[in-house]
Amino acid sequence: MTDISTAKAWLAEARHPVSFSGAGLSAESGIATFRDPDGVWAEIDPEQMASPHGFSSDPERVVAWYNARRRANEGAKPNPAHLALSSQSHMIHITQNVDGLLEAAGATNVLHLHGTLTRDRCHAGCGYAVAATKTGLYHCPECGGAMRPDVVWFGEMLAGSVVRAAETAAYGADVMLVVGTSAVVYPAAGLIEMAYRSGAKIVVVNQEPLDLGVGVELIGNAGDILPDLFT
Ligand code: BJW
Repeated sequence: MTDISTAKAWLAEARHPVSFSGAGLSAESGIATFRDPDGVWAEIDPEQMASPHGFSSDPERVVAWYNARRRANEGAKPNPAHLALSSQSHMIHITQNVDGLLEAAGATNVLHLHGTLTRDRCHAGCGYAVAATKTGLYHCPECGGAMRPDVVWFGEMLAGSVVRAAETAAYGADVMLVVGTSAVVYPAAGLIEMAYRSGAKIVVVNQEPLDLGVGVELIGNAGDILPDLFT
């Protein structure tokens, strides 16, 4: 189904709406996605840059790459899609994004499944974390471990408390609005099926079809479609 009026009616009636977003939400803010042809993984092997193995092999390179991404994102501002989501004060936002633009748009109920670029943490797992310094590789003042961005890499567990909160939101959702994600990375993508199986209506807004076979799918730019969904 591609009927925007159906999606609008579902969202208008929703008492427990949840958004589930990915990199496409921030694309119109100038932040690269991962798997689009001009995305982050087009030139970089995720196994080298976004895995514990990659970090152990060459920590300076990984830290330099993340700092370059941080600098590239520095001027990014929330776009109309972030603003539309944040205008929904009763919506819980589950996001895979690490950029903080939902909060910059004013959203408060945000669950970051894959962490945040704004912080570094100790890779040795002592729990020490600090605002990102962007100064190159440095070591934990508590235990001497190497400091790394506070994001979730492939093969790493997501934070248990965040996953539990996201699962509770997905189980309790009456509508889940899926925005700008290829929905291929697990366990995050499993939240869509979890919501659907527990009775939520699914609305997808994405540049490419996800063909989930459930709910309404609206193909196009999130920045064009989302403001329309809430008017
Ligand atoms: C627009 C648009 C516009 C563009 N408007 N739309 C079960 C099955 C298979 C595999 C696994 C599984 N369970 C676990 C795995 C392994 C792995 C995984 O899922 N791999 C798959 C890729 C095959 N998962 C993990 O390793 C996870 N950990 C885990 O499972 O732990 C348990 C465990 C441990 C050990 C062994 C086994 C299990 C961790 C995943 C961490 C993901 N990390 C990253 C990097 C974060 C840090 C960083 O930023 O560098 O997270 S990878 C990257 O992908 C990032 C994203 O959050 C994530 C999802 O990408 P997203 O957001 O969907 O972006 P894209 O680019 O893919 O899609 C953008 C979409 O937007 C496109 O569709 C466009 O069309 C669209 N779009 N412009 C609207 N303007």
